[in-house]
Amino acid sequence: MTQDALKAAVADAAVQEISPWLDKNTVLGIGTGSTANLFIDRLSPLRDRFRGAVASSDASAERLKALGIEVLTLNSAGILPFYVDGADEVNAALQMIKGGGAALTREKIVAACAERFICIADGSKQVKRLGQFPLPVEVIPMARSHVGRELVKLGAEPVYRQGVITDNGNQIIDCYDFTIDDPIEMEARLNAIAGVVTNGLFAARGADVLLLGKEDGVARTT
Ligand code: ABF
Repeated sequence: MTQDALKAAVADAAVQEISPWLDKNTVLGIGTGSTANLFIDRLSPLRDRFRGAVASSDASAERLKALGIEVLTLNSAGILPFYVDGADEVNAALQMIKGGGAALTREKIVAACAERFICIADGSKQVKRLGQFPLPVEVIPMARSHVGRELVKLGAEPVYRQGVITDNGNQIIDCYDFTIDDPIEMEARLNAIAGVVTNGLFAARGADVLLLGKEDGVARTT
């Protein structure tokens, strides 16, 4: 099976996962990226069964609207029953690295408002230890050099992602060659650097359900 077919399989599985819980008041949290896009596409036929969605990026909001799904602000939606999103890496504890698409801050905010985070990913995203994928850190532009120096002290090789401005008007530094022994501790340490808006470790609040696409089917882990 191709990677795209595996992504499509987990998008289908996520629709099955949430479908029994949809009603006219349901507002869904929707992530960003190619796997999330496949999920959005599959939500379209169900659009009359739920109220709408909160999106973690402008790109996802546009895709939802184009399919006739109402997009609400997070402040008007309150607590969301589900947040469905992809990941760049996920470990056995359902902790993740996210933010390859630069939407990490809004993803973390929407995830924080969700009762259940459903991670949808093809099997290539599963890792024993987080950190092979360069960890994104969103920074206030004037703090970029300062944050870079602090990241070096923590053992990372920071690389400024040139030409990328986040939906929040900030910049991204990617941490290469980063040894992450304790994802929860490292998430907190990175957040404590002045000028860091968010980092792509989703460890303190990981996923509640992982739907992982493999050759022999979709594996569901909680
Ligand atoms: C979002 O999309 C991000 O957090 C992550 O970087 C990316 C995964 O992309 P894809 O689904 O295209 O592999 O979930």
